[in-house]
Amino acid sequence: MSNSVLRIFSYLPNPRVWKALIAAEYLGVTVEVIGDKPKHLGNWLWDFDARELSEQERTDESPHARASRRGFSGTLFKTDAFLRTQPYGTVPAAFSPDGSVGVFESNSILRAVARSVEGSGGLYGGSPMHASRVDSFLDATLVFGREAQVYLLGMDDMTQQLHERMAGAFQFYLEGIERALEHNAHIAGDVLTIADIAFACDVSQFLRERLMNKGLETLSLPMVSAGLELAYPRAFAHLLELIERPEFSQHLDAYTQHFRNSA
Ligand SMILES: N[C@@H](CCC(=O)N[C@@H](CS)C(=O)NCC(=O)O)C(=O)O
Repeated sequence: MSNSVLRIFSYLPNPRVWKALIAAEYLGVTVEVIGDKPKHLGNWLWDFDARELSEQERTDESPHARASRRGFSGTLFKTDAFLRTQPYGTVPAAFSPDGSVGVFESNSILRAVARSVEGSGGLYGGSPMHASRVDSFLDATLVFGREAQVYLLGMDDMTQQLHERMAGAFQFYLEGIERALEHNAHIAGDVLTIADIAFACDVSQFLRERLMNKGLETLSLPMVSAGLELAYPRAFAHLLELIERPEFSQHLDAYTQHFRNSA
């Protein structure tokens, strides 16, 4: 039996998985990660005991064959047991060490890691009320993350409407973060919490916009993230400061070089 607090199956690397790994690093616990490059995950059996399938096993007649929904195309292979514990069938997919409990949504996987340690090492707030404030930011981050997912996946077929919607979501989310940081050194208060971890990973992922903006150029649209540094200076400085920390930088360093170089 491994001594990890959680098993995660996902495509890798994945900033949504880094949320859990950064928290695990702070708490000194182990999270087991299983997966493969995004383009290879279609060759895998999605299961608690995930494994790469042989070519003969990867047919549309397979009992595990399912149409992909978001972020993947074509057929994916998910077991019934996987869908019982992961009803939305998405990755990252996390499991309790014995596989009986599924946890999905990267922010909730992050919460599960924090809760694996008595008192969460302070990462989940010092009281039930403070934990709820942390949750408030995690929810706001998920709403932003969902808009960002649709926008980035739609980059090659960009429309004015999609761009406008993303611009509105970006402004709404960042305004709240900027305001929160006017009063505190961290997002949910004085000390680091999982709200900061989710923020750093999701905003870093969104800033891939700057590396994949061809779809915007064809429509002469500006990058949504272009104003980040000037319009939200506290949020941007906080992002840079978080990424400097070793617990963050071991995952985010190379991934974020492109916007830190110009800072
Ligand atoms: N908000 C979710 C996003 C998860 C998600 O949408 N995952 C997609 C890949 S980016 C997926 O697993 N798709 C499976 C499918 O297409 O069936 C999170 O943070 O975990």
